[in-house]
Amino acid sequence: MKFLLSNIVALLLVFYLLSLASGKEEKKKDVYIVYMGAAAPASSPETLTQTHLQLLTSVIKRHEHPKLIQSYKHGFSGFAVKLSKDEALAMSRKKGVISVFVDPIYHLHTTRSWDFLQLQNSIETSSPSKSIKAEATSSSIGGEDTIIGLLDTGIWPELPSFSDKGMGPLKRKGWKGTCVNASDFNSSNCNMKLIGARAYSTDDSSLPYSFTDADSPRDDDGHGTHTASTAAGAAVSNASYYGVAAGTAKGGSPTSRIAMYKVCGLFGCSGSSILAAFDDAIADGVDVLSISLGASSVFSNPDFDKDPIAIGSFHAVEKNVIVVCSAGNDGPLPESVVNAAPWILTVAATTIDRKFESDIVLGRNKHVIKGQAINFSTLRKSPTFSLIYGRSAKSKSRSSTDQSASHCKLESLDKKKIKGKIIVCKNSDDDDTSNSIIVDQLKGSGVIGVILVKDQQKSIASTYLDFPVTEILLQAADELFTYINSTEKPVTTILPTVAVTKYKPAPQIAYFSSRGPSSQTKNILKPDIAAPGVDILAGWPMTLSSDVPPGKKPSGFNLLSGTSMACPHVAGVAANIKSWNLAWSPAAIRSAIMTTAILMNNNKTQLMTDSGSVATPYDFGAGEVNPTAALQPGLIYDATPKDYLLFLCNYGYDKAKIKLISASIPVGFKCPKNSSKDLISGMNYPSIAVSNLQGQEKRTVSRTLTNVGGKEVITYIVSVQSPVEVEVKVVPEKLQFTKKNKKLNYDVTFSVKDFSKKSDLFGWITWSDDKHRVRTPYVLSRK
Ligand SMILES: *[C@@H]1O[C@H](CO)[C@@H](O)[C@H](O)[C@H]1NC(C)=O
Ligand SMILES: *[C@@H]1O[C@H](CO)[C@@H](O)[C@H](O)[C@H]1NC(C)=O
Ligand SMILES: *[C@@H]1O[C@H](CO)[C@@H](O)[C@H](O)[C@H]1NC(C)=O
Ligand SMILES: *[C@@H]1O[C@H](CO)[C@@H](O)[C@H](O)[C@H]1NC(C)=O
Ligand SMILES: *[C@@H]1O[C@H](CO)[C@@H](O)[C@H](O)[C@H]1NC(C)=O
Ligand SMILES: *[C@@H]1O[C@H](CO)[C@@H](O)[C@H](O)[C@H]1NC(C)=O
Ligand SMILES: CC(=O)N[C@H]1CO[C@H](CO)[C@@H](O)[C@@H]1O
Repeated sequence: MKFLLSNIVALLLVFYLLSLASGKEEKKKDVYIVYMGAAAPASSPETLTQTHLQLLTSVIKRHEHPKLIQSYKHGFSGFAVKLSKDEALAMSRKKGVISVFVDPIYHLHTTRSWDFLQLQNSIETSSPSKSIKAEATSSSIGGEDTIIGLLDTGIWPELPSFSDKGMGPLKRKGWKGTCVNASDFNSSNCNMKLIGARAYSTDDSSLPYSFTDADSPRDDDGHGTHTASTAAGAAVSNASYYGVAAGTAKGGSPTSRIAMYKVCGLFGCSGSSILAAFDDAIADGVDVLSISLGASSVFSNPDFDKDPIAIGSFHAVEKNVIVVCSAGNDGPLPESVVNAAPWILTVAATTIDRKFESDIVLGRNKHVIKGQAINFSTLRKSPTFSLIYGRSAKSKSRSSTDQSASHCKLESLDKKKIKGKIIVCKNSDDDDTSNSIIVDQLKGSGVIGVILVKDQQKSIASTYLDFPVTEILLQAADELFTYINSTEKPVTTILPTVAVTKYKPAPQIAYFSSRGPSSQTKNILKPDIAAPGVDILAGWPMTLSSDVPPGKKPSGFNLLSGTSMACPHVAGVAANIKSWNLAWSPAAIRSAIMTTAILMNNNKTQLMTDSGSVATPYDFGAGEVNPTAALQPGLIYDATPKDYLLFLCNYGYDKAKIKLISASIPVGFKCPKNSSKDLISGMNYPSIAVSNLQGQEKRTVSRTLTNVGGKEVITYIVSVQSPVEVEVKVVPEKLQFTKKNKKLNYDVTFSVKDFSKKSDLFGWITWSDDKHRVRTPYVLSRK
């Protein structure tokens, strides 16, 4: 069902884009976002909307009725409206307007929607559930008055994950959120756990369908329910994926409150809705925003003043709200990270120490080969099923080739030869037919099971709901083929799926996780941090029967993969930090999370990718989030909105534009004359990135540390880890703090002896006392 729907959606999208391309441009109106920056402090929401209407009237023809689709009037000023190209151009010249851009459609960062983007049909979610335990170590503490807002697909409020058992009313004042009255949703769906729920729809009748059919906060997709329960779900015992991976599921901050802002519908998440949600969330008073969606780096990576997430989060951060976003699922391509503004905490995805194995057993001596997948079929456990390689079952048809037959393309196979057998298929990763399509075709052809041979290790265990399938690696396939060659009548079986825990090595960087550097500027290292995002078990609407294995009842849980799943893990940690340190800025919380991150896997070696290569900070930022250590960072790299203004100066924006963007621009603020991209490296960020570095050139950057540890008088000593090509000098090498919140500076001078082997070089600068370890990654690059 889901598959069908996605394809129809994809087709509609193609038609829509075609219709855009073909003529009628002048008359045609699109939804545009008109962004006007910070709201003047004195202006009321009503006067702002008046201003928006006046502006609109001045641009459109007299006989047309001015109609605002959205009016942003709390956190910042702007509106969404339908305009022709000419009107949009006229609008962009008006005083007070920063940018005018076509309302973009963003996508959820699950692998599912990622497949959707590639017009594929698979229900390829994935495996483990251990993370839910790992991330929750810090859970029982604090959080009671911390509110995590999510911009997502809505929520299924009846799940046990959203029970408010044991929770009292909010103690802090000033929460202005509400639970809207909508179809299948009203205030009685909210409680002390779920304290806010709003929905946004961009009503655009010119489209053949509504891009955002989000008129009720009820989740008809599942994604928002999953992320909300990952961030702040209550503990639920007996959680499992239909019996596999059983345990207690709970969110990263189970005592935090949840406010859902539904911005995504069946067709994606419109920028105009995203901005409206930011506008409300800031005014409502959330503490943390968790955003598991974004632009696709493949199609576009919009500049900061045309990216609703960058714009909305800038204003949220100015109001002391920390914004946590997924990095995207366009990995492992370099420069694929999105949501990379320096005021955002950008999250990459890793595996956890659980793996779903579905092994195969060969012949009479029952040799076992490890496979990975989840299946819900019922094959005998003894190896008695005939085994055949797709290539050996090639049909006589002229279009059949050895290659297409070994890939098990149904039209290349002799159906008589494969009937009643388990078939082995090689599937090169650049093949355009996905595994699930191959399996779907084979299902109807009389084969009783499929063994897929993959070229590349990928961390996600594919789910084949009702058919015996497993996936093995190329190396293991050698054993399999040797066996097939060795006997006339090879036999095998596919064993039931078991969840193997304490799997080593973990974490590993998931292949799909988007990679740095940022295509916008190499002088801020992105992503910032990594967190579990593969085969994550969390809450799921009871009604989505398409995700339920045949013969089972909906369980209220599902396994999903994506940076979408990693983001709410970090949002939960941020909420815990916030609840203990109410006064901390978003930058301080980010610093605590980054400088305490883990760099070693559970096999005590450095972090690797799931394909086996050594991972770098372009894959994981500062490392894997450590929920416990992040609560006691010792020192922090703080930053204020003014630092982000200077960033914008150095990035190339002029003062007039910056003044319009920022609500907190200090009187007399000026962009320094020497503003330049190189100076971005000097921002007080918890990582260091220096680009455009010539051989032999020395480059110095400064950082400021603030003592937030338990001791007032404390000495930290620096240590540096560098590759041989790099020389690093830190001055001073000792920082002696004399009181709490005392700030001290240090300078780091880098020079690179040799860029000839690698054009990006990574290292670490670590400040330690007897208790804390404050670690900062650095990257130096030639370009
Ligand atoms: C909620 O909406 C329903 C119908 O849409 C209406 O009958 C009801 O009065 C509304 N309730 C409130 C509290 O607004
Ligand atoms: C909410 O909806 C339910 C069921 O539709 C209804 O029984 C209840 O009265 C509504 N509550 C409010 C406050 O509108
Ligand atoms: C968990 O499941 C087991 C077996 O299905 C059952 O006996 C037990 O009561 C359940 N516990 C809870 C808390 O639901
Ligand atoms: C099995 O036999 C085929 C030819 O029949 C050969 O191409 C292949 O390399 C053999 N594989 C192994 C692992 O021996
Ligand atoms: C764990 O590390 C050891 C060496 O430190 C290595 O020999 C072994 O293969 C590793 N295990 C895994 C599963 O990677
Ligand atoms: C840039 O100019 C500012 C003054 O506007 C000065 O404080 C700073 O040191 C200069 N930076 C560099 C790298 O020259
Ligand atoms: C998780 C699960 O249900 N796995 C099933 C996979 O298929 C085998 C038979 O091939 C079943 O026994 C397992 O229960």
